[in-house]
Amino acid sequence: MNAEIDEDPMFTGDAVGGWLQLPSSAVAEVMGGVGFDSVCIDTQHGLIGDDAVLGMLQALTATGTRSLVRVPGHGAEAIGRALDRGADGVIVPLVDTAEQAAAVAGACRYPPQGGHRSFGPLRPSWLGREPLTPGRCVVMIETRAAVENLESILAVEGLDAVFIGPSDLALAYDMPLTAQNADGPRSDEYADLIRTITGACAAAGMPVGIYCDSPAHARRFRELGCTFTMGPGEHAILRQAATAMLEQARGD
Ligand code: 3PY
Ligand code: MG
Repeated sequence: MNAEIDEDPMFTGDAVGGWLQLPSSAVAEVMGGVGFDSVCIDTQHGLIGDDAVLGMLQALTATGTRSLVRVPGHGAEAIGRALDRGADGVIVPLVDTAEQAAAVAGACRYPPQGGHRSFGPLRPSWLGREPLTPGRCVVMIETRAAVENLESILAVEGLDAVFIGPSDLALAYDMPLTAQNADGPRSDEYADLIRTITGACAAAGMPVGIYCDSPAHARRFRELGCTFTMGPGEHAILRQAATAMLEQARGD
């Protein structure tokens, strides 16, 4: 964990974050107004192209909500573009090794801080932020290799948090996706796996979050040691609310 950032409220204290997968600054503004501790713009699995990201970040800023961008991969280019557009940090998927973690942490900070980010913090400059502020770096643990290499990943300088991808993790361990549910098949085994990760993070003093498909998942994963939760995506919330509204309107 970065020495200068001990307790980022995005990642600690049972923080709850929102998750955006639709390309809309209006929806970002609606979600930003809800009061989440942060909101993530997901450009890995979300339907959000590069051009939509700026407006969505501006909408989140308008609501005073801090922002993360899940980048599509490990490339320094995407990480730099997200941070130059004013994201507070990035979530990087599928980080398997300490070497990969060091590379993405380096992409979030400038050379005097041990990184290799190229200078050009355009939007942060007119927002009046200190220009050399490092972007928060969150690495996703969601493969067997990542779990096996977790101790060395956690020792990497410049990481701010770990984020568990619960579905990829289930698939990697040949478990059903429903193992995430407290009453799902192999849920005890799945819980042990999550505890292995959260226990190692606690020992290293590293905040650990997880994506949640539902409030029930958020409560379960918090009990299993997660210090923050994010999700579900806004489209799932919209669909669920619209379905309930339709049923109620029809009197089903
Ligand atoms: C996963 O469950 O694998 C994720 O990456 C959630 O977004
Ligand atoms: Mg994943």
